[in-house]
Amino acid sequence: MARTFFVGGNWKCNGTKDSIATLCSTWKESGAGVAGGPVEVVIAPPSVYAVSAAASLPDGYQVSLQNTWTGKGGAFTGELSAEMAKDCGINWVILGHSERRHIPTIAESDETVATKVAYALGAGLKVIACIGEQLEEREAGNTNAVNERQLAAIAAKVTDWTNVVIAYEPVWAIGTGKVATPDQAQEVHAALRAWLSANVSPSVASSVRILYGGSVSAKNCNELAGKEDVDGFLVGGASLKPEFTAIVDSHK
Ligand code: G2H
Repeated sequence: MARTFFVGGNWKCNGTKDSIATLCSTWKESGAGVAGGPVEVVIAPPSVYAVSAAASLPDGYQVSLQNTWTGKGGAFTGELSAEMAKDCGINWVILGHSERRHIPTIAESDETVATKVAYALGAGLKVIACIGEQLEEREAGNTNAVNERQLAAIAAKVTDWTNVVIAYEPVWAIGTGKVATPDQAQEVHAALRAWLSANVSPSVASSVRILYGGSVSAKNCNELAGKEDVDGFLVGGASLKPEFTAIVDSHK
């Protein structure tokens, strides 16, 4: 099944009104824009900038939050609900990013991530669900076991995968400049698709998009994009730069 190439930009906790305006103008001046095109682009600004950024981004670029709460809003100081995102015209959320799983003061568990994914989907959001192993887990030969455990937690709570995109982000490659080789990425993506086929369904396995994330740049994206099971990218540092549009174009 043909899977539409997908490029996410995760701005993390970066940016100002001025830097966002400058970046968006630079992208537009370079001719960026994907309305009706063969690639889907979703940018996740810090939440306070999400609505204003939506108006400044190139044509067809969609907007995402970087996190939402486990359930409906209420007495949860500092949180944002999936319903609030929808109310503001934001249709995507990134959930389970490794920084939310592994930064000790955040420490989201597999179960918390899965609950958030299921709630956000139920509220009508589309979800970029992140998984990935840490360096010591890879070195111990547990790469597939860790990724499958994180995916299984999500699969236990999700019945409809139409609005789910999976982002495989090896933690050792995030923001380190140490990108996974195209073969390393392909090997894990293929294993994830095989797991989905065996444990969810062959049709979900063939239709769900699996992104690679971790130090993706204009220099390394073309080779990674050429791999059969790499359906796009979740980009951090390079999504704050002019070169992001070259990564969007890597599907060509
Ligand atoms: C991984 C990625 C974006 P970077 O966190 O999700 O960041 O591209 O900076 O490694």
